[in-house]
Amino acid sequence: AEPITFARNSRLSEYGTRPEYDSRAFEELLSWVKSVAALTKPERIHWVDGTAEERQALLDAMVDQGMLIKLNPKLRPGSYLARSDAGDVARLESRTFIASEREEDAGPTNNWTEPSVMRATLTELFDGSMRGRTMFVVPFSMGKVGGPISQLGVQITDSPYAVASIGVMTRVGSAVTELIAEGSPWVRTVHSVGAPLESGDRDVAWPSNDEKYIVHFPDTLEVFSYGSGYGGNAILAKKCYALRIASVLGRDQGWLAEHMLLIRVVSPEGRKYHVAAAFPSACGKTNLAMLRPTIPGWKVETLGDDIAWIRPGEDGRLYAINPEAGFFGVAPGTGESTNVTAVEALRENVIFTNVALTDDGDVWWEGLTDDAPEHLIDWQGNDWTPAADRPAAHPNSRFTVSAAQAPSISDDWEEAVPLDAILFGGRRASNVPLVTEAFDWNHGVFMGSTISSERTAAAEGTVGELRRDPFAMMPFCGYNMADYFGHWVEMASLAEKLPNVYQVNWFRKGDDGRFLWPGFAENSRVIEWIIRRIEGSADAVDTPIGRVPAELNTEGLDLPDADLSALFEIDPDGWLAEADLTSEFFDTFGDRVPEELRSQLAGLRDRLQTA
Ligand code: GTP
Ligand code: SPV
Ligand code: MN
Repeated sequence: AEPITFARNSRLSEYGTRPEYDSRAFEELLSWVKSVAALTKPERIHWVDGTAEERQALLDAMVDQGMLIKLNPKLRPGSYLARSDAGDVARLESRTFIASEREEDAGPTNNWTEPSVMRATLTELFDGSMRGRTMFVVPFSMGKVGGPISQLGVQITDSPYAVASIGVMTRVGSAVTELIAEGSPWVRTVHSVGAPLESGDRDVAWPSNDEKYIVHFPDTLEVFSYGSGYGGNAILAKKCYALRIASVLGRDQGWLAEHMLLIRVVSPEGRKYHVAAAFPSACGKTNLAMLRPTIPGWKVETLGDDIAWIRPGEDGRLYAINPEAGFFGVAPGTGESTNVTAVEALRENVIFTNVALTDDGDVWWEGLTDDAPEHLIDWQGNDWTPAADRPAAHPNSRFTVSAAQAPSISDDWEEAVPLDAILFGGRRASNVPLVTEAFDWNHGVFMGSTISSERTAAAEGTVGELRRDPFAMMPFCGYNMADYFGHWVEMASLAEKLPNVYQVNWFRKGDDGRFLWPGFAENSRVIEWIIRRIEGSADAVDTPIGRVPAELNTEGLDLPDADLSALFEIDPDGWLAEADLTSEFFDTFGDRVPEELRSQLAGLRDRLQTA
């Protein structure tokens, strides 16, 4: 039989002509593309120009090939469902490598392999890996094209799903190629699903390979990803570039690449404040980014939901942008009662991955509505009813949607904003209060460095297990994390006016196992206290671990007094035990943890012992 290869006989072949530029910089791009093609041996090369017509032809071709299911256009216009391979549903931290020249530069929290050894491994894997497939060349910009904080890259990939996703998550196309041809710097990223098609092979809906590698070369600014089609492993602009590689650029150039949402808070008086918050994967960034406050007069505008790049500005303040152009958000738990903004953003033009399909051609996931439909096709393509003892949608099922579609998006969301507050958080069933203010910058950096959180389905591992996730960057820091802590300490000398720092925890539980805090839109009450602190109009009480609210606005909230006090309970013994674990954690870096953080730890212990 004729092999079914991607986009043969499809309208996609009308697009994808190689651009022509007469410059040395473009020749460099061209020769890199040719060298990757010589290694991976694709059947054809498609240069992505980023037009709407090209995108539609790509999506149509994927539907023709069974890689996407077109949803009912009456219910969910312009939207598609992808079902991944059952073994390719999340990030793989165990298969993620930082191949720096020196092992100590990767640090103890990253997997390291000597670059030349890793290159040899990759060369073997990529040799012929795109056989029978289309190799796409995708030029992209993180941040608006030509923006002052923006950075460029090119992803080569044999995954049309990755191309369609990159088209939402970044700014893709000819305008970027032009900047590259003019000599702007760019980062090289190469991705293959590792599933060559030999003549006669039928393609599968989600090609992938059991062997997986997500590799970063921070010294040469390159990324190679093999074997996985899943978001964080395949949309290389996102975690691989905008966090791991960019964190290294930030270290060297005096800025920060962070796993943070970014919002503008408008007070009832009309004053504007900007807040960035780092929570680990699947711990509430998208939800807080789209917050619709329950308290009168307050408004939140969305700027970003996953990544922030932060730089000192000329006025001595720290400025942040969201380098992405879309949201790759967790579906389960997203509903009218939790995140109505997201529900509204998802009405059209969405790529869903691993959610359930309804009988009328729409999507469903746990938490979208209180009751599940009578019948569904689950994320693996099997019949499902509410009686089933497995979820209909994968716990890490996701939506990919352009940022502009969120009704809460700021009019000027592509511009840099001055930061007023930085939040660190995680899922902590015990010990950590609802909100704590840091005494000063170094105390705030210490807070960030000590964040632990219960594991979620966003990466492999046991869900619920408590693990360290400093700054929510454990999986994403492209260099030695102790040096990264030091870089955060040093940021104070690069800025004249620093944001206030807070630790928050929406996930504290009572003895009966239920969440003590209603969370979601009610988190606006915590934001209100933070903003009033910045304005100097709210009081705080000093505790050994930081400052807690003298009073929190709970008006109209059905929150028992016992729950409120449990949310702020500080158990000195529990915290001394935390301090011991922090000490052990710091020791894993040898003597590399900055002195400022060691003395913060000593100060915390002193305060707890005299409490
Ligand atoms: P990544 O995209 O993986 O980086 O995650 P994220 O931090 O953006 O996570 P997201 O906002 O999508 O939240 C993930 C899960 O946390 C969802 O199932 C939410 O329902 C749940 N969640 C978010 N905010 C709250 C909250 O305030 N309280 C509680 N109990 N759950 C929350
Ligand atoms: C995360 O896991 O933190 C995500 C999803 O935001 S992914 O892009 O897959 O990393
Ligand atoms: Mn994330």
